[in-house]
Amino acid sequence: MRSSWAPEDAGLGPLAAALQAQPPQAPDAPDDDPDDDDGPVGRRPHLRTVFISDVHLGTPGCQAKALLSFLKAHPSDRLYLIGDIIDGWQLRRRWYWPQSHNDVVQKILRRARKGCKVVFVPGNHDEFARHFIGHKFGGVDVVEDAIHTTADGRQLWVVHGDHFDGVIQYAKWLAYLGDNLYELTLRLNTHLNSLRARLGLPYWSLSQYLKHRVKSALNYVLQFEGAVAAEARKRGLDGVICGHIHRAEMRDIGGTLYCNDGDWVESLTAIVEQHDGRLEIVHWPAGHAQAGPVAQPRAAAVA
Ligand SMILES: [Mn+2]
Repeated sequence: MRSSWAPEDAGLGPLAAALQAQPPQAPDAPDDDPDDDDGPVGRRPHLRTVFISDVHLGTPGCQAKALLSFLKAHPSDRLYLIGDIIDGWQLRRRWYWPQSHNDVVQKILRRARKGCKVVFVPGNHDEFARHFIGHKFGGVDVVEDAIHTTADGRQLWVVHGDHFDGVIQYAKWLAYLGDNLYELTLRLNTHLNSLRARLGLPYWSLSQYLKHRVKSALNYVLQFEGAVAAEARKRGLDGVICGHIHRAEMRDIGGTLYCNDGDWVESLTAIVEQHDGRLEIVHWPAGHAQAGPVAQPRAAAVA
């Protein structure tokens, strides 16, 4: 057991430097936003719980502005961050940290300060945070996994899901796509969509389209979903909420509720819990943070 751990150990020197370089009185943009509603009494009704994952802060693909507008519109009593929030893998390769990414971190910490119970379950891309499991920093609890009890008494396992990669035989598309090709697809997607926006066309995800088109990808997704649900059942739980495969879902698998909150690079999705325990997938429209007509978020309700 090491008595102390420095971010440099995980190759995160630049991240540590950036965090230390923040002056203590650094302007905290989201704090000054009159639209914010994080306090116990807000204009908007608070949700009981919000679940997000796979934000990938530190990568150009991260849709931080969309996430900020989503968080503003969805104040909650509890917030679960289900892994791959900060992409340590990409940051080690190439430093990328724009203001909007900082704003997301500030927004989350502010929420914790205002009394929201924030739980962070690290994933594989932010596995450096697994060194902090069992600790609390800035009001955020870092845990390996969690059990969330819904308002109607269901016990749900909260876990990122990367541990299931090893047990899935048909996980070929991950190796096939690879991190770099995936990045390229996301960049292509950005260009394609700025062109579509100029033509007045709605947002469309290229990489999502590709993934859904590839049969082995679907195979992989089905295997993953089944494996996670089976493990939740084995643990005597009613269901599971995970992330990792960037595909929002909510359905019954053999009597176990399988929920995936999706991601904030492609699908811009989250899972929210109402005060009666009802769970819903929220699809947040891209471009919501930009000026222009504001579309209403689509909410697909599932029992
Ligand atoms: Mn992951």
